[in-house]
Amino acid sequence: MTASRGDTPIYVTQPSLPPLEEFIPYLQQIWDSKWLTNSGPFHQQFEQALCDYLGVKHLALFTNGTLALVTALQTLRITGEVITTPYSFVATAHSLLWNGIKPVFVDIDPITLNLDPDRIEAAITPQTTAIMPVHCYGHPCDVDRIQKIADNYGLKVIYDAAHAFGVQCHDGSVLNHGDLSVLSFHATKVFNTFEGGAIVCHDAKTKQRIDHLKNFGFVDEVTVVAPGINGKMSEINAAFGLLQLKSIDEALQKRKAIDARYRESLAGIKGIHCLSAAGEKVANYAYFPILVQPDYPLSRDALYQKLQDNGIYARRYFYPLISDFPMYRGMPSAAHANLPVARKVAEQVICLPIYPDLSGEQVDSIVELIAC
Ligand code: T4K
Repeated sequence: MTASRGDTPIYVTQPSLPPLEEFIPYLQQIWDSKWLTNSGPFHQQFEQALCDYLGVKHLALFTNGTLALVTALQTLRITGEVITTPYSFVATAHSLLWNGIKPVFVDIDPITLNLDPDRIEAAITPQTTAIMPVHCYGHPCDVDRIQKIADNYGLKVIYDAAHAFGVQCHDGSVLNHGDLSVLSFHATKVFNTFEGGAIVCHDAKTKQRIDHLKNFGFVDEVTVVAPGINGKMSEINAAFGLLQLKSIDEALQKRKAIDARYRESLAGIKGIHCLSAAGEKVANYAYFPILVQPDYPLSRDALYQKLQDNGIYARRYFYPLISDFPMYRGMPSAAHANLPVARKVAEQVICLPIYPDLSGEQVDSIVELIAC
């Protein structure tokens, strides 16, 4: 049986796009004004619209999430060592290396797959200046415990919130926790602007520093206050974001239905474990990770291959662990014995396809492949 329709592959994710004709008036406006980038009208509108939608005070748009992470570290002048998770996309740790900062990997919690707060304190040294956790798959970290540890040791907290668009925790948007949160609007994300990202911050002064840093450090025509970078989102991306925002709630509802269908139909399959549901108010259904456990008849990689042979391009997010890549593996914190939970999960995980246009029948046929 082939789960994909005809020869059309089913990817782990696929952006849902608005009808092309709806984008034309935005393009027309850009063409008419000839204002293409550098904090143009769409850029400004989009920043405000995102603040309103996400329930945050200040937000600075970026050309992608990685440059936003690099700039977030610069914003707070982070140096020395930063505690982070090995179970993430490689950009999380790369943003530290780009700033000459040493990542210190700490193991993850086996239930949430986020940085384990119980293990953070043991990794703090006199060089530690910050914690960079990831809301992995959009599941909120234990933000209160992490903040408490940070307060006790005088550390900053920068959340890699690349997966956490629209996610709520017990007291509102999860993006309001920590000193800064960084979003990604890459094509593969719940909410996309083709490429894009943002830093969320809490006060106007910090927002101003971020705006300077993403524009080469310019304050005015002749004044440069920091060795900034070019991280500005263009007008085309910002316009597309404004349009996408109109349908985001519908897209999230469709994801929710897919998540529920997977959970229900995978429930009886021995050896397949679904990550706990994040809860009604919290989730954005960004990913659908399963763990392929030893009592499943196939190995994780054999199931991954079987899916691929049937046109289902699932992904092993996040395998290999970041700490296994050559630029990290020699670090003491990358030692296997330090990261047993992350290592086990990385060996078992497969993220199944989830995106708004995935049909119920397609979900059923993916599950059927997994079931036999
Ligand atoms: N922090 C975290 C925790 C992250 O997950 C990421 C990015 C970042 C930071 C950095 O943010 P950005 O700088 O990217 O804004 C993808 C994405 O490229 C990456 O954004 C994402 N995380 C990561 C988890 O996934 P790949 O190498 O797996 O992408 P790729 O090209 O293989 O795409 C996956 C599937 O999506 C394809 O098989 C087909 C489908 N696809 C992809 C693209 C690009 C489409 O249907 N349309 C498309 O345009 O990294």
